[in-house]
Amino acid sequence: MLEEIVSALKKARRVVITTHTRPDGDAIGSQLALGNYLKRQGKDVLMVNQDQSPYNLEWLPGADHIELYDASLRHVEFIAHADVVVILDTNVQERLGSVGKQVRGTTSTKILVDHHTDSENWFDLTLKRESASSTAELLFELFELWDLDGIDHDVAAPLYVAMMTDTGSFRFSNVSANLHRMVAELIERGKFDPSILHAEVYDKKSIEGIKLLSSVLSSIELHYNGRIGTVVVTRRMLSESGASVEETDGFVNQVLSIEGVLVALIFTETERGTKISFRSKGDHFVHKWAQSYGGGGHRNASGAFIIGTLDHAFRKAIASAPHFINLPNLETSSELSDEDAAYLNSLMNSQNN
Ligand SMILES: [Mn+2]
Repeated sequence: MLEEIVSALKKARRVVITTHTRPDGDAIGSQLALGNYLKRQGKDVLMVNQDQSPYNLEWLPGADHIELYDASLRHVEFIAHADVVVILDTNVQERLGSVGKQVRGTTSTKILVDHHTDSENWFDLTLKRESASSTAELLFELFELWDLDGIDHDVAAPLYVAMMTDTGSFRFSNVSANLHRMVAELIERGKFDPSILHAEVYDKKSIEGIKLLSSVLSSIELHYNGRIGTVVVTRRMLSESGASVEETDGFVNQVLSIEGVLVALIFTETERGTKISFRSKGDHFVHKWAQSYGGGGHRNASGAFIIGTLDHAFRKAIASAPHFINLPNLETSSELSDEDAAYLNSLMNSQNN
């Protein structure tokens, strides 16, 4: 399948590249890496999305060439006459926003490159693997088969940022030796300083965002003997801090960093309902839990949306935790039954004698 994808792209003259709504580092980084690579090969490329790129990714090479879809004649025509459409980092039409209907309806070859679960099946060619750390990792394989010499700074830097952001700066469980080999290749070919790229992405927080973090963290609660941690983002916290909701990205990882916490949940109150983000460690998978509310994502990082108040969503999710997470050793010494406590007491007394 990878060979077919490379040959379809080689043959193509006009290529559309799109990705999901509220795009993240993997979405934008992968889109720019592929777009810049294809432009170097002389292709006519349109990078078009439903939503704006995050402010901390606007410096990436080519970012100013990503267009917001506006259903203009130029967009509609370009998409209609494209030889290939590449969909990155999501596998469902709905997540593409209004671009989705447009690209799905074309007769062009539709290529999916993605690492999410439960793919839709309207794509002609797919490069998908749930165990891949990022969409960028899959794109590297594509470049490897095509020609690694096509990777210059403008391809390497966005690809690196995509890998870095989707792996929590190379610390999640999906990080492999293979990924680090790719990264080594990118640093050599891109001739960039990783510490500078890291700072460009992560050290651009606003004081409002840090104030929001402070009030969000003060809502922290642990459940099920400290195995599940939660925080909430209320509309009031948002308005009082003056921060935008995008600045809550990564807050959930603070909760997951607590020793003993297996799963961290962040509940974000919106006008229409409550958004839940699930993050987990190791093999405590959360995607089925998110799916039970109509959401989805990855095994260790998923999301869902519940219509209703924050309080309702919170109670519902916490109550259902034992159905989806194996919560080991819930019994601790502080929760011994009267009978066990008496037995333990007798043992301790006998040792004293
Ligand atoms: Mn991704």
